[in-house]
This record gives sequence, structure tokens and C-alpha cells, in this order.
Amino acid sequence: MKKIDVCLSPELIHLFDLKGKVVVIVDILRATSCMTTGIAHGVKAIRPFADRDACIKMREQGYFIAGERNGIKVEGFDLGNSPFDYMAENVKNQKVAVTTTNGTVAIEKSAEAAEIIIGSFLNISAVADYLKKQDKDALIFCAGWKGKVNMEDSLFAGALVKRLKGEFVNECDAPLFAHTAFEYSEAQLLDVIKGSSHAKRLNNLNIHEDIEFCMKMDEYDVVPVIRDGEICLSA
Ligand code: 3SL
Repeated sequence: MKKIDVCLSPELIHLFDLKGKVVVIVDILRATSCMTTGIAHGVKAIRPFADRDACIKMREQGYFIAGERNGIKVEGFDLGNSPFDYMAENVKNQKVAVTTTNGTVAIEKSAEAAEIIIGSFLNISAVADYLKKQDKDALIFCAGWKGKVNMEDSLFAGALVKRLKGEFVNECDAPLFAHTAFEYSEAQLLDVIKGSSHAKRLNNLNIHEDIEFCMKMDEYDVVPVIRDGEICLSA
């Protein structure tokens, strides 16, 4: 049977062998929720950068520039890191270069994977179906917050492990841990997430609607995949 594992923080990724695996990048608040939303709303491609200057340079090639540091839109950027920014009519059919505090860092650390896909609650069923159809082992890679484990990414990992039960076996205790935490939280998921440190951080920045939106289940039936360094719609 195929195997599934969960990396709860980018600081732990050196412990995992990514070769031959499908890696699911997760940054519920808010990077991968934004990427899912953008692709679902017709953004042509999203090129992720951990480095801010490398991201800005893409403007010369006609890209929109998006992203945040510590939750705040970078000055001079076209878009911040809100899923609502990616719904704007003027980004449809355009290319976006994005840099974020954690999500784009996790993507860069996944370069050795056979395939990298983007997961969020907004497309969780599409991601689960996609993984079921692959003949590869899977790793759910939680972006966390500055190297630390966070609640929302861990609970997403648990929700995805739950959906894959019977098709994958756990490679270590992290999938079991995440699944168990999700089972305990499922009935009051939004409240649990609202109590998380990043939800509090966003609330302090007056960002409220994004949290509820990012927690919507199956808003979109898309699986964004990384092809030639850009996030685009899977074939
Ligand atoms: O760290 C990230 O990648 C972001 O998603 C963080 S924030 O929600 O935009 O603050």
C-alpha cells in the first residue's frame, strides 16, 4: 500500500526523503489558500519565491507581484496575501510572482519531490482524489510559522489523512497525531482555528474575513500543481 507522512514544520524537512513522492504544500492561513483561489479564479500561473528581491524582479517580465511579510502586504506590491486579492478581475489570465513568510519557503524546500501540489481546505477533496489516483507515496508538508508548528496546517494534515484512510498507511506517528487532533477538533473546527496564534496575529492586523474564507471546505474543485517552477492547474 502507498505510504503517507506529515512534516509538521519546515525545520523538520531534512528528516524526510522527498524523492519519488508527491508533496502537498499546506499553508492554510493564507498562502496555499490564496494559490488555490487564484488558480480557481483563472490566474494563469503563480511563481513562488522565498526571496523578496527575486520576486520583485519578475515585474520586469510582466508578472503581478504579490505577498506579505508578517502578514502585511509588502509596500509597492500589486497584491497582498489575501484570497480576495486573487479574485480580482485584473489578475485573471495573468501571471503572479509571490513571496510569503512561510508558504513559499516550504515550496522551495520541496524541490526534490517527484511532484508538488497545493493543498488547502478550499480544495481538500480534489487533493484527496488526486492523491488516490497517483501511484506514489505522499508527504503533507505543513509550512507552519517561522519554523514552528501551527494549528491550522496540522489540522488540515489530519483532515487529509482521514480522507485517505484505507488507501495509504502511515509512515510514522505524525499522520496519526494530526488525524487524532483533527478528530477532536472537527466538530468545532472554525472556533479551534480562531484560537490559533496566526488567527490572532491576523485579527490584530484587522484581517478577519480571510480566516473564515480559508476554512471553507471544498469551495473549489482544482488541484494546483507546480510545473517548471510555476503553480498552475493540473491537467
Ligand atoms: O507565511 C505565509 O506564507 C503566509 O501565508 C502568512 S500570512 O497569512 O499572509 O500572514
